[in-house]
Amino acid sequence: PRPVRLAEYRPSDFLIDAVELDVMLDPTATRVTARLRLRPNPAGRDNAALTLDGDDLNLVSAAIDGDPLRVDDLDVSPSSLTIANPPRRPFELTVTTLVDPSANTKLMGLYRSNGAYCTQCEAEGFRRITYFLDRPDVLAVYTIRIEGSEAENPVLLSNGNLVETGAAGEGRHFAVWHDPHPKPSYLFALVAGDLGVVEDQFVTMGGRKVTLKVFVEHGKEDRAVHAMESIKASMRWDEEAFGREYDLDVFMVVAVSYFNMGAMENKGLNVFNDKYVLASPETATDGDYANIEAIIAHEYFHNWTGNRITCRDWFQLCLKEGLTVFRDQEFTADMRSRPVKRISDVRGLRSVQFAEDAGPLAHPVRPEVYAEINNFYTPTVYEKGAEVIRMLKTWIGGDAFRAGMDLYFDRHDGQACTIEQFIACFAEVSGRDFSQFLRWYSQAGTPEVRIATAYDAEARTFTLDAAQSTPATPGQHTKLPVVIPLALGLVGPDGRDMPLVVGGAPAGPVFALTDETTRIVFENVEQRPAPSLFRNFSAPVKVVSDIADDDLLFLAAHDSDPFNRWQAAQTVALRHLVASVAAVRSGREPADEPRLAEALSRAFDPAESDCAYAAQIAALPSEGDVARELGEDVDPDAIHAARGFLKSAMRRRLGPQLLAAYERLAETGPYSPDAASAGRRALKVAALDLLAAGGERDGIARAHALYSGARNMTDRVMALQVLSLHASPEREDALADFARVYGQDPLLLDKWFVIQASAPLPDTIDRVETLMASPGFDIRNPNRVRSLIGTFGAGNPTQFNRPDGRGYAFVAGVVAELNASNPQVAARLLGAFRTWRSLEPQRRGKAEAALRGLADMPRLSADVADIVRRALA
Ligand code: HT7
Ligand code: ZN
Repeated sequence: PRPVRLAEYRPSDFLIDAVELDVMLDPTATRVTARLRLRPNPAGRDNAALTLDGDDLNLVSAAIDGDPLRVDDLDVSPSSLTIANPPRRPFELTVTTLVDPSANTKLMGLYRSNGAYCTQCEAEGFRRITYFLDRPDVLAVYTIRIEGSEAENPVLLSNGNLVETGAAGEGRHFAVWHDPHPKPSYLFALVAGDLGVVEDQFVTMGGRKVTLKVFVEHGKEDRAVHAMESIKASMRWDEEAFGREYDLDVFMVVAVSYFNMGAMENKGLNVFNDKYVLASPETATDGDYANIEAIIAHEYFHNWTGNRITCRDWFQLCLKEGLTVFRDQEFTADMRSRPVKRISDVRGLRSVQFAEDAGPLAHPVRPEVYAEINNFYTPTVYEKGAEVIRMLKTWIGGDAFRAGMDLYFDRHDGQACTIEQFIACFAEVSGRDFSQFLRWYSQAGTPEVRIATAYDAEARTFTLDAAQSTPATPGQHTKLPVVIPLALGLVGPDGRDMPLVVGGAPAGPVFALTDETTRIVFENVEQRPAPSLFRNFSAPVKVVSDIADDDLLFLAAHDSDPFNRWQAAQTVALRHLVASVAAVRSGREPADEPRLAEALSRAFDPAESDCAYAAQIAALPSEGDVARELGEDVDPDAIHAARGFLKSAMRRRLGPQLLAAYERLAETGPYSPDAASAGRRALKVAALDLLAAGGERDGIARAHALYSGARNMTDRVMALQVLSLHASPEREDALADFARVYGQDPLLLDKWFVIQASAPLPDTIDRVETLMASPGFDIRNPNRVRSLIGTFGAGNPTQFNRPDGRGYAFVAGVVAELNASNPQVAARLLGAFRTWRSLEPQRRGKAEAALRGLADMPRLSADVADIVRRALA
């Protein structure tokens, strides 16, 4: 199919005001009758044909205003239905199709998950249920009648409010749902099955009572309590932070075990991957609890940013996704620790989005062309999209940001919008010109900001020179300067921020870098300061500065900005690791770095009360961070070795302190997943990880003891993770024990897969292959595929990048196997190759060969073909 281009957007020639769906459920032959109230769109072309989208559909019949259409009135195929000469007035089109949910392995449209029926319609799944104008700018009011077996599907759900239920004879029953809010087809949902439910209530700020329901498999109701609490917290937060109230009588979440992504924000009926709903102390880790809270919030927040105001077309995906990620990040920052949330988001952004932006799959936050929209649910659209919103807020200030959001909600409620319409609201309330800011949406690549500083003691000035540039990315060779908010402080020798004076007047703390080069001269600077740059990561840029390690180590101890205290230590560690990699590659022993060890040791100081923050300080830059910093000729084994040296050096230098911290942080009371308790556990495992560095016997024994005596799943999994890094009898014992005790629970099996697939050991690939053949593995289940093969590809730098190329061939083989049955999941596995071009030549050649092998495969799906083509371009 031809690529879709933003520049070629045209309004639909027809609109659909109302949809009535009659869904007669059957495992292999579900009959869907759609009555569509259509009318010509005044903004469309006159005398246009009506072409409805379809995908893998079987047409049974079609009629206009009750008059059956004959085959020669129609041009029909599984992928479209065209009526050449439809009425030029409002009319009703009735279309009946047959679909086979049991054969739907793509998990898009109507499919079965563990016996239940469920749907996934974003982005283009509705067309797999019925012929439709399946585009987000066609908004309709939906009424859904579902009929199914009473015994097999006692629960019948769709969007909106329940209006009728009843018996339908022969052991069948029905339910009718009406959603009064016009919505695009991608927000349609239907669920039917035999499910357990947890119920609660929420009273909105306007005093309306909303029924809350979380549906899960029978017997798992007690694992839905945290999700329910998260719904209520999200609803309250959106009222308080954005003045947004829920708008239906009922809000439902359904957990399903077969799901291509994390969750889906269907109006009033969110469908979730069960991994992001189910939690109990025995089965979930602190990370699971935090993820559930954040993803429940994310999907709920879409009710306003995505559902009430949706996207005009899929190029505007960041309008809902970037903004909603920003909102869920702020929610978590308010619920937990703001600095810890910021640090972990920036770690994630750098490790995945910066990597994407630097490789062959780089694309703008708002792409201008796509071959397969499913491949644009990317870290760039989501996470960089959220950073752009955050910069906007940093640039215009919190009050103007809130005023702009209020204006956006008032002005565009019920509409399908563009980024320009969103940005216009902020331009209006702030009076600023956003034309340059909009480049953040159109230019791919991570801008680099080079900073040079100079202190003039005599003139008492501190001069900062900033030069910005954005590297060329595929299809974009020339780049223009963007608006870069630089939040900074000048930290005096007493550790305090100095007043910022520029041009004789107080200035900052946020400065906008708008030109290729910017000079800021600070005045009245009595002593040489340590500059704290891009506080709180005020822009998603790569910073290259001349700030000396001494100054960074000073900032690591004294900066008032907690993010930059962390960043300063990370920068010193990263510089050290880069030098160590060079040493390893030339056969030398890496240098020692006692000052870095001292900076990191602060994390284990009993005086540090925020353990979650301390755990972030203690965590060294990842192997991916080092690879990105190197940028080219990357040797993952050398990076792993260099990082291993540093960890062992830390153990040698900080041993007693690590041990004291480990013992001090031992679990005493009952388990609670709250942020402070989770922080203590995270710091404890950071100490344990260093104690076991290099496979040190005492550390391994302690990890094994923690595993055996664990009183909650977090300790157990973290201990197993530490053990899994080093070959030892304790490792094998604990892995076998975990399988014996938890192997029957699919979500716990996933944890076991993840731990083994990420082990940096030479036999990992053999184990992964063996596990793929084990009874618990099911290639049709995306969670199993992601935890085993996805982790091996994207979370195991040394073994995926084996010099013999076996890792690449293995992942490419699984992609080939999944290509037809679930192309979306297959294409996502290829994300592992996003940095292949930066590898050293031998590995690069092997990675390229694996990609070329895929490119030559017959019948490549659109999803896989698109990624392979762009990766090789
Ligand atoms: N908006 C949702 C995206 C999503 C999705 C996209 C393509 C295929 C399957 C999918 N499942 C969910 C989820 C979100 O970002 O909120
Ligand atoms: Zn989303």
